[in-house]
Amino acid sequence: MILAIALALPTFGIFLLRYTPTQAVADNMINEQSGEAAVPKETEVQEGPRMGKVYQINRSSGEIIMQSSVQAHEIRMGMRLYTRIDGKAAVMKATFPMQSVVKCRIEGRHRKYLGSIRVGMPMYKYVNGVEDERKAPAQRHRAGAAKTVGGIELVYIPGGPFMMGAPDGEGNDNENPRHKVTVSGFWMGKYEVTQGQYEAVMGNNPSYFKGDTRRPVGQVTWHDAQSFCKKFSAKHGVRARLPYEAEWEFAARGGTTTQYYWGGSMDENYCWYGNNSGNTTHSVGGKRPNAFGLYDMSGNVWEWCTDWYDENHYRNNPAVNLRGPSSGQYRVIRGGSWYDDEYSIRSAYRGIGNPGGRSSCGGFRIVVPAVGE
Ligand SMILES: [Ca+2]
Repeated sequence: MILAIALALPTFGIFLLRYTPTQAVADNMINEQSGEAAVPKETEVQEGPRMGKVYQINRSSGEIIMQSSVQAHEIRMGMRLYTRIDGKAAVMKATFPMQSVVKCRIEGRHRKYLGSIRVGMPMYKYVNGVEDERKAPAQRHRAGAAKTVGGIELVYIPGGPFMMGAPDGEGNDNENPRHKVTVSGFWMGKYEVTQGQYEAVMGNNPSYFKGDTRRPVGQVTWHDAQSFCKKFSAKHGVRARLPYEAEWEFAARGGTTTQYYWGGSMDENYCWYGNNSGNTTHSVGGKRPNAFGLYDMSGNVWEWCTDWYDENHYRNNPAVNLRGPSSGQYRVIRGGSWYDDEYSIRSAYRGIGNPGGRSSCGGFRIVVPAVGE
């Protein structure tokens, strides 16, 4: 049984579904808003790091020689590489890696691209969305390391095991059981993406609350957030994406097991929420950070996660680099907002977002994987 109600917000669109054990979903309202079928999923395939360029092509055998621009030991037999043909990845496997050239064989269903491959085209390591990134080793940095990419400050989150979800007696059923999950290290936005940062990449500012470009961007759909990540990545040579839910909670907790990252009860020094926000968003970083140096993980705006939402996902899941289900109707949102009560801004609280919905409560922050740096 789906246990949620739609929450109409001060702006157009249904964005949040608040989890409550007493009401049924207003399905008709949600479906009307979603428009999901037309949305492509190509944004889940991420650009891999550049490995070299096409040096020679043997069209009869399907073999391509790549001139390698990386250390020989980074390319192994069987590694998948690709070059782009009309925006699509023509995937091949390394069959004979040497010092500076690598012999590759194009994969069966990609042979149709062979005639379009030209000498000099750049070749990349194939990182097929979440799966390959999850298996690949992440570069490690010291905890607290920081860097700035394209004007966005990133903090290194070292990864490790943690207890995800709420203990018995705290939170909703969808937060139970609390269970051990291990996440790999990654870089995360120190702040929510601001209106200034969003506009610099996307050329528009859809936010309801304006007045300061350091306010978090709002009124962004999950797809808008994906587009931002893609354009930002292309512009700045990284593979930015939204956090996975497990990464988000690991980062928010910062080693804590309490309801909030500052302790077991409300402390208004740490968050903008329904009781102290004055019914508006605030410039990012105005409250105290958590142990990782992240600001506004609780409150200000909800933050889109990559994952599809499944209320039972914690009951049967892999313990390492937990990802959401492969399909679904809603996306996970985390952290609560300027509008929400103290219950919804807990570290374990799992919000449910219509991926096509917009809300003045809804923004995001980015993650940059430490894989393939
Ligand atoms: Ca937030």
